[in-house]
This record gives sequence, C-alpha cells and structure tokens, in this order.
Amino acid sequence: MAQLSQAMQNSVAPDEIQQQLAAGLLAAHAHTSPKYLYDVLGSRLFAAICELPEYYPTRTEAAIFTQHEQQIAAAIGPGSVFIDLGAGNCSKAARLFPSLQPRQYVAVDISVQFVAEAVNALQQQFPQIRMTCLGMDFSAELELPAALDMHHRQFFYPGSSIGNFAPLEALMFLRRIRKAMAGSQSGLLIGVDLIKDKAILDAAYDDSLGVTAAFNLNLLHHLNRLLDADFRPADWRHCAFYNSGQYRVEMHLEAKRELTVHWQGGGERRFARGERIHTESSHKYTRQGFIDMLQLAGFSAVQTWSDPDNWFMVCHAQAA
Ligand code: AVI
Repeated sequence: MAQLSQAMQNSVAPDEIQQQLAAGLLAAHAHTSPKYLYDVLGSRLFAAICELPEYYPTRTEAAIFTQHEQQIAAAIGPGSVFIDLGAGNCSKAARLFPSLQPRQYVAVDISVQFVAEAVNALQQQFPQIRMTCLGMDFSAELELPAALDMHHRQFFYPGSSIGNFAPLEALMFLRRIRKAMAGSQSGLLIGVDLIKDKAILDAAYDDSLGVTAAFNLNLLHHLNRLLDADFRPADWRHCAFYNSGQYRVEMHLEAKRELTVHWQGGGERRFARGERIHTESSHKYTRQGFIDMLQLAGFSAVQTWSDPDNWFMVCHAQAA
C-alpha cells in the first residue's frame, strides 16, 4: 500500500483560506486563486479537459515524451526519487516509469483524496517502486519530509502548470524547487506551453462540449462550501480568451445579471451584470524566455524537446 501522509498537508488554515478568498472577492477586480478549481469534481473535470480535442497541451506533451523518451531518461538517470508536483491521477508519471525506473515515487497534490486513490492503484502495477503520497499546497511552500532522500531528487512538473503562476511567482516557485535540491544529481523535468495563434488558444480554453465551462463554474460550488456562500452557478457564464498583451489565457466567471453574493460572517459583494471574477491565468512562453527564467532560478544544463509545430516544450534542467 502506498504510504499516505495526510499529516503533511501544509495548506493554510480554514480561517486564512476564508480571509484570502473574501479579500479576492472584495477586490476592485474580483479574483480567486486557480488552486480552488481543484476540489474532487474539479480534478475529475480537469482530467476530462485533458481528453478534449481542443485542449492540445496534454496530447502534445505526451507525444514529446514518447518521441524523446530515451533522451529524457538519459538526462534523468535510473534510480531517482521522482517527485511529481500536482500529480493528479498520476498518469503522466506512470507512463514514464518503465523508461525512468525511479527508486521512489512521491506524488504531491493539493487534492489528497484524489491523488491517494491514484497512488494506491499505481502501487499494485509497480510494486518495485516505493510510493508516497503527500497532500500539500506546494504553490505556497515546498516542504518535503526530512526523511526523503536528498540524493538524485528529480522534480516533475508537467502540463504547463507553471503557466498558472504569474511570471514573477513562477520564478520564485522555480527557486523554491531549486532550493529543495541540496543533494547531487538532482534536476527538474517540466512542461511549458508556448505562445501560438490566438484562435488555437481561445478554443483550448472554451471547448465546444463546455467541459472547461463546467470546470470553471464548479469553482462556485467549491466556494460555497469553503465560505458558506450562496453563489448560484446558473447566474454566471464561463469566459476565456487569450490576452496577447500579457501572453496569457485568462479565465473569468461573468455575472449574467446584477446580483449580490453573501458569505459567512456577514461578507457580501454586489456584482453588476457583465462584471467578472478572474479565476485563472495560463501564461505562455517563448523557448528562450523560459530557459532564461530557469537560469535565473539557479538551474543549468537546460535541454529542451518540442513538437514539430512548436506548440509545447519539455525541459530538463539540472541543479547548477
Ligand atoms: C493545470 N493548468 C496547466 C491548466 C492550464 O492549461 O492552464 C488548467 C486549465 N484551465 C483550463 N483548462 C485547463
């Protein structure tokens, strides 16, 4: 059985979560952190997004892994402690196990319930790999158990999740990962979405089946639970577009009519018709721009692999 370490949950205390959420909702431009998109249903909806024809990042990244598997495995080397940040259903890491042959797999995710189920199933398939599961909001702080071997730590951050940080936050996050690599032979394998045509990006975040819309609107159910709020998803519409000036896709929820939302402790906010809550940004990079960021964060020997259209990039970087 995978070792499940719920005690490692270092997410902020419920009061603090409520204060942060209320502050975001009361800001002039209302906003929420994208991490709240991932309750259990949100994680399942995101897994469905990854299957959509319009959502190219998952399949493009998977094709890059397949095409360059041997070179990636050579960059990482066998016997690593493979630390999967935002592991979700663990399928991306599991695909690489036969070529990477890690000695230990550490699946880290904010949604501990979701990841624990996946790790337990995976352990049956790969009994030779020691598996650990950590429930942790690693976007805020990356504190790994002291017992975890320092040597040959290889962090895995696929799917261009780095894009959900603003560029300065992304740099700080990469620095935190770099700091967690005190031992020798450590590195980072990361997937990054690249700048491309607006029409392709718009479709990827506003698909024809409405799965991304459901993913975005489900945030309101999660907020209702976290804040004891009275959001009604039917009053809101999904809105997503590429902002070419900021090199990012933005996701918003837009009020269909004038309304007031209330939450516990007497909090409330009036939204005019058409007013929005900014729920996620997904930043896109150039190849060189991202390599520069890795180097600024203290990494070196960056290797990159891409698809023929240069839509997506996988990088491996070593701890300098
Ligand atoms: C998890 N993350 C990289 C996804 C993205 O593309 O920014 C989340 C997502 N949001 C809407 N579709 C997918």
